[in-house]
Amino acid sequence: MKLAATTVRDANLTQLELAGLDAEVNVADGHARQELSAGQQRIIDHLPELFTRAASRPVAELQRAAHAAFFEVFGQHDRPRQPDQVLSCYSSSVAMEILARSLVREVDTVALLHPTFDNIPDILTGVGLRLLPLEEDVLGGGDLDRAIPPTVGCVFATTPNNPTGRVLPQRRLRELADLCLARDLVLALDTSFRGFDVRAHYDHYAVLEASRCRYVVIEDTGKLWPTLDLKVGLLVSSGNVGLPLGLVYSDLLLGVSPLILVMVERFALDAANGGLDELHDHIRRNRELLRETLTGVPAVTFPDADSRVSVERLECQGWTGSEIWEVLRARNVHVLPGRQFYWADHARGERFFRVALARPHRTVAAAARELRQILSS
Ligand code: EGV
Repeated sequence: MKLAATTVRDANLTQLELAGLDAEVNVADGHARQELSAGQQRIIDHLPELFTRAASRPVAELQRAAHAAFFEVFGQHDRPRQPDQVLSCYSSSVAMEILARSLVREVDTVALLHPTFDNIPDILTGVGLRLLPLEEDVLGGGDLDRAIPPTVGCVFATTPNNPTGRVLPQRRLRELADLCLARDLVLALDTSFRGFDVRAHYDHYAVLEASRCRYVVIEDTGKLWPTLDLKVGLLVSSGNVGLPLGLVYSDLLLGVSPLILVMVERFALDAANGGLDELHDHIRRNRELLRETLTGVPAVTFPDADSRVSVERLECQGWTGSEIWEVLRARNVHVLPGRQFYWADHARGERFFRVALARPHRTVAAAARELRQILSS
């Protein structure tokens, strides 16, 4: 995929990911591209049987089984059990689009986490919603009541955040949910990176249900398992959400493939059976590899010391993230610049770039070596 170098500052992140899709060293997109584990390979070896099972069972049953296995492995026991409160979508971005189209009928302005992956603000503004940035530090510990003006009708947060890995702790989620109830705001969460960090495995639905606030959660199987983008995004909502999510869903899709539902169930059961620990080890080793290879290179530091998600943010001195993107691209190595994550203040993102860790070790090692060469010269 060709992309003119001059467009790096104008392109959105997904366009830049597309430019790196077939690169020799692609550490741009956050999709799972590591090798299958032995347990996962066994599931794939049985694909014909999974197909037969998917073709012969009622979809409602396959959906229940997939949802149960997925939510349970990540500690989300008190999730809604009504089928219309858990809508299976092709991807979390499709779930987000459905949320956005529903929300705009009720709400003018969304307070959205800053920074975060740029397709979230793009989808929300794409349907005509107005956005106000909610700084990560403010969401984490500031005066929320003051930070969220009365014009706001929805608070949208990504947890763990992309690219920083920052997790919204249980206590803070409770405060946020209480505020949303008191002010009748919709609380929207994108938990696509939850699987990587056990600190995000406390039961969010227990907190949300107890608060009685109106909420929507977008869950994602897409970042975890190397299933060639066979995945689902789940659009989960409270009984009192008061948004036409089911109607808008029906405008876009009838449902997802039953084969993918069966695969989600099997991969989630494998995760519960030791696969999740293996995944966490894999990401941890790639993070160590990257950080150790760049130790002693003063031009680059790691601002998210505590992050466990499958992407790593790097801070650079003497370079902008966009410059690093260009120099690496000339060597057929693809990362993402930080600029576009800072959707309300691009200049602030230029100190950063992002490296994906859900890759074979050799890919991260190659990216780290190239980075070291460039930044040391
Ligand atoms: C990440 C790709 C979309 C997105 C990647 C992502 N972009 N869906 N427009 O899935 O962190 O690389 O979230």
